[in-house]
Amino acid sequence: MAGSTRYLRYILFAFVALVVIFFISSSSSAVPGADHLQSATDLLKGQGSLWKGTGSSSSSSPAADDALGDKAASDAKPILDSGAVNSAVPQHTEASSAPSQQSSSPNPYSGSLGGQNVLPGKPAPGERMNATFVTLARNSDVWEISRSIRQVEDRFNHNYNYDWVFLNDADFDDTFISVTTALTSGRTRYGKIDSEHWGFPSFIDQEKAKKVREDMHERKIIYGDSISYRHMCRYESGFFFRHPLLLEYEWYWRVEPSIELFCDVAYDPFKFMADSKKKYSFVLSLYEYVETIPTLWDSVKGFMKQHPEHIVENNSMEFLSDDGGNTYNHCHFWSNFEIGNLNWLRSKAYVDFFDHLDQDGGFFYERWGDAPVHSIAAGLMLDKSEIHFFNDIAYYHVPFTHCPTGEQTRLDLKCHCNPKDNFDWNGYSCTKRFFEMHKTPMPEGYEKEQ
Ligand SMILES: Nc1nc2c(ncn2[C@@H]2O[C@H](COP(=O)(O)OP(=O)(O)O)[C@@H](O)[C@H]2O)c(=O)[nH]1
Ligand SMILES: *[C@@H]1O[C@H](CO)[C@@H](O)[C@H](O)[C@H]1NC(C)=O
Ligand SMILES: *[C@@H]1O[C@H](CO)[C@@H](O)[C@H](O)[C@H]1NC(C)=O
Ligand SMILES: [Mg+2]
Repeated sequence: MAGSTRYLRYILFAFVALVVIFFISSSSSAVPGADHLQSATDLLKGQGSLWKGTGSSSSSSPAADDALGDKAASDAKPILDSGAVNSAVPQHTEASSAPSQQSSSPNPYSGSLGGQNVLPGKPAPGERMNATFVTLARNSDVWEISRSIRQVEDRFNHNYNYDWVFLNDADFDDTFISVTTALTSGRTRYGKIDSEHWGFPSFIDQEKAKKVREDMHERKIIYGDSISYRHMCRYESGFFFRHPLLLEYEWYWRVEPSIELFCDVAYDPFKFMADSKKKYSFVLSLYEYVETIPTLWDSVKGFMKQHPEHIVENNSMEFLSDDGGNTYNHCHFWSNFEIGNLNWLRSKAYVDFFDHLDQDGGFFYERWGDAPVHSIAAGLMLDKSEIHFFNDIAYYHVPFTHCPTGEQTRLDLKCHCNPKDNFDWNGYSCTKRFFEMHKTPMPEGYEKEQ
């Protein structure tokens, strides 16, 4: 008898052990954070290679979708409210349906997650501008854009509740929509990009473009072999402001994944832009990587000759050229941050400019970025008084930081950037030239911080 009991005990033990082993092995592929680790590794890889000249985004998806037409304008809040269960945020769903007396959390917001989207904070008094945030992103960017959104909301938008438009060349997935909707205090809107605006125009010689990519790959030019990066640059240069969702707004603030805002934004920059008659703004400026734009300035000169009516008298040529416009000095405003006027981008002048550049083919035969394209357009077709440098918006996008010059400014705005990281007065920045062109003194404290 005792023997068979022991026998039974062994069987039971083996069974339990098997169950445990099975459980561990089946759940190891779904360890929480595994995706995150994966993307953190990618991010690190990307950062490490950024200035060594290897493209970190080499995915080449030439206009994957043939689906024409814009199935945009799906406001995500109704989607969530209508009870569509979202696997990405089960906690929220549970939290909102759990009886509140069962909550043991001292956090007053813990019981109201699902329905409450407004971050603590009073809405700022005063009017709102006809403005939106705009982000171009892939579904895989969700966690990186979440970090950006959280900082923009904490530092500014939780008091202003401006809308946020997300654009993508593919359909946004449920995770992207539910996570970004939960993080924002304003209305979120999700648009798909028309395949006509994200692909090769018919006049581009595919063979020639391919050879360029292969050559740039050999020469290790950052993003040099990427097709999707070129579509992105062309889209940001010529089309985002014409997306049906953006037609509804006059002002935009561009936000990219993985950026940081280090200081409070204590006023409404959109209203500032409108009140002081600004059309374009920047926080960081630098010299473009010459290999990506060898013939851009030739194309610009062709445009100036063909459309002298679009070049304004009081322009910023001095910022762009050291020899009165003969050659480009490669200075540009870094366009991953922009607050600007959409009606200016939709103007005949800007669209003629984009069309001229596009016809010359440099988005594909070279690797023209949207930053020099926007910058040269602003420099030649806006009055120089219409371009604004936001010293007080502290910003990071790998690998550069703009930390406001002036200690009092940083204290007043509760900044958490290290002033030593400020790039503005570094030799590779063009911001000093901007001040010289305007013949205005550098911000107070500048001597101490260069
Ligand atoms: N939908 C979509 N967005 C993209 C793609 N490539 C880049 N982006 C977005 O375009 C912006 C610039 O891309 P990023 O990788 O940050 O380029 P970098 O800042 O020049 O290194 C970011 O907002 C990206 O999320 C793409 O293939 N599809
Ligand atoms: C916002 O601006 C757009 C573009 O100028 C315009 O079409 C729209 O009517 C404006 N909306 C409001 C509420 O003023
Ligand atoms: C030219 O731009 C400057 C800003 O640097 C501004 O002060 C000036 O009024 C502008 N001049 C004209 C003629 O518009
Ligand atoms: Mg970026």
